[in-house]
Formats: sequence, C-alpha cells, structure tokens
Amino acid sequence: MAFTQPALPYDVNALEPYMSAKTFEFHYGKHHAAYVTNLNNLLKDKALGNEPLEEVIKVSAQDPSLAGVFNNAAQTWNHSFFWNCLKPGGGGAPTGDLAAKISSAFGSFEQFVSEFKTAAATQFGSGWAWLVLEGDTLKVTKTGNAGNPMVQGQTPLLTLDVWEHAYYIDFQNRRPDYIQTFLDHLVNWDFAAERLAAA
Ligand code: MN3
Repeated sequence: MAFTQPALPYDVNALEPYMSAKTFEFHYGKHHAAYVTNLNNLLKDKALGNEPLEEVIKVSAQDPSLAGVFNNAAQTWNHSFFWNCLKPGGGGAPTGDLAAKISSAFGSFEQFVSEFKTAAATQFGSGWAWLVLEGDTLKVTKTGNAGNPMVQGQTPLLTLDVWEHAYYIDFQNRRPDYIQTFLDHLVNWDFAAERLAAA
C-alpha cells in the first residue's frame, strides 16, 4: 500500500496575498510531494509500509537505522497536517472549549501567542512550532527538522512549518513576519478545535 499526498483543502491561490500560489507550487508540489515519493521508495516491499503512517512514524523514531524512513514519514504527516492548519480568512482568536483551554493553560490568549511566536522564532534552523495536548493540558512546543510531538506521546492540535522553504518565496529571511501573518490571517482555529474535540 503506497502512501499518498492528500489534495490541498483549498485552491493554491486561496491564501493570497499571505501565502502565494508560488509557495504552494514549491512547498506542496515539490517539497511535500518529494517526502511522499521518498517514503514510498524507502518502504517498497517492506512490511512497515503496510502500517498506518502514524505507526510508521512511531516505529521509525525508535530505530536509528530507520532515520530516513522517519524523516520522510514525519515530513509527509507534518505537511498534510499543516495545510489543514491554514484557511482563507483565518487568523485571530479561537472560541469555545479551545479558547477556554488556552486561557487555562497559558493564562490568556495573548500569553499563548507570545509563547508560540517565541517557539517558532527560536527554532534554530529547520523545524516546526506546535500547540499540543499533553495529558489534559495544552502546551507550546517546537521540534527540529522532521520532529513530531506524537513521538513524545503528545497530540498535535496545530503547527507552523518554520523551515525556510515555507516562507522564503513570500517573506525571504523575515521569519517573524511570516509567523505574525500566520497568526493574523491564516491560522485555522476550527481545525485545532476539531482535533481537541476528537482527542
Ligand atoms: Mn515544509
């Protein structure tokens, strides 16, 4: 069973001017697609290739000889997840249970924003910033390269890709502007709320 790249949940130009069709042409069409292709090549005729993607990530994370599998499996998952963390007309603050849980965990939504921006801005080199559920509480965390909080037993609710390939076309080296644009105009709180409700 080969792994497949899910279709984007919106048109490639749906997030303009905040994230361009050109970015999707490369980020979705080249980078994400390559992780899926590489993963399928690495797992060709391997029993592990018949497992769900989440299981491939957890198994390969424990085995240094499967580092290539882990990198491509986690990057396949992380990007499919990330596209859902964006939406046209997104941004702003969440509502309902998620808003209450954020206030409870961080003190206020503004404090969450501050911690998330710090995590995204200070991830040195390539990686991801996350809002995760750990036990019954929310946390902000960051991972390097292909890292995924599932490996630590946390449930991802939201992520932001901070690899340079995620923002260089639209923002060049200005990662802080990309992070702020994500929070103001792109973040899909509905998706994070669905993830929380399903956890
Ligand atoms: Mn990426």
